[in-house]
Amino acid sequence: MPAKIISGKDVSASVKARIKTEAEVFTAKTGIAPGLAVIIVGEDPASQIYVRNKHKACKDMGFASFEHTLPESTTEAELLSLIAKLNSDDSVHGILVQMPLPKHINENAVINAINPDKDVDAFHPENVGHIMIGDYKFLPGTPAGVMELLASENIDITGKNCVVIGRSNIVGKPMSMLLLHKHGTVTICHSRTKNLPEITRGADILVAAIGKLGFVTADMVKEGAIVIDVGINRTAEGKVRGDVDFDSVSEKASYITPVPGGVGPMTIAMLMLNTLTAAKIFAKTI
Ligand code: L34
Repeated sequence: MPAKIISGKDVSASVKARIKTEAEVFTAKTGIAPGLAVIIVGEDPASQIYVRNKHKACKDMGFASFEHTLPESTTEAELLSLIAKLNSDDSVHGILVQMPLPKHINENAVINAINPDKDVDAFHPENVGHIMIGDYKFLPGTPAGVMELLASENIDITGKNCVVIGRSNIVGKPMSMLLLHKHGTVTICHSRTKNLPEITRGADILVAAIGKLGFVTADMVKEGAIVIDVGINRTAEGKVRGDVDFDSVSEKASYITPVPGGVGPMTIAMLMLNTLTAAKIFAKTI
């Protein structure tokens, strides 16, 4: 039987509806509209699309959205000084610096400069530490979105073999930690992993976050596995496709997420949730 498609488009719409209602209550009570500042450096076309989608989501939520579009030539010092300004701006509750940054800017220096209470990506080491301990206010949007997709189908993670392909700070590492918190047995694979297909074939839940078009093929997937595709790649024809070979894998999996319309929209929904949380931290209501 072909897999059930978990629609990130649908799940994100219901998550956003919930956040919007909660935000309206918050704003009515405090007079504060949650505000998100997004900084984009350079002109990467994919980043421009993601930033535009974030801006649109803010508008839909009734949040204030402050976009800072900086040229590729921006220096690290200039970026740090903008962050310092936003850190002390009371109308800005969340700050997001779109990754990747140009090579001449040190990403860690930038992340470290963001006030952890405004760090809606949860990339700051203080927030990363909170996540590792399991006592956190912010979760990074993409892994949190994946957890929400699994929850939308009432998928119990306890005791399941969870295999995450990819070990980035943005996705692979926090993803593994969240699955572990839900009592999964987690394996992290990466470019140096030996016998990768053997490991992925043992997965009850397989999360692909490699960044390679169609990397996960049907022979790497167990019959009935739950397959989550975090990748966003462009085909030669310019179409957006994931790390999973959807057509063949969807014949074998029990659940699968599409690209586009899967994890991407969830990333944005969870960012909206974090922006509301950041506004609550500012208002001292949490
Ligand atoms: N700081 N940098 C920071 N925070 C993030 O959370 C991100 N990420 C990733 C890249 N850099 C970041 C995003 O926002 C990836 N990402 C992201 C956000 C939105 C979408 C995809 C990735 C998205 O909207 N995807 C849609 C449309 C895809 C398209 O047309 O290109 C989808 O349906 O998948």
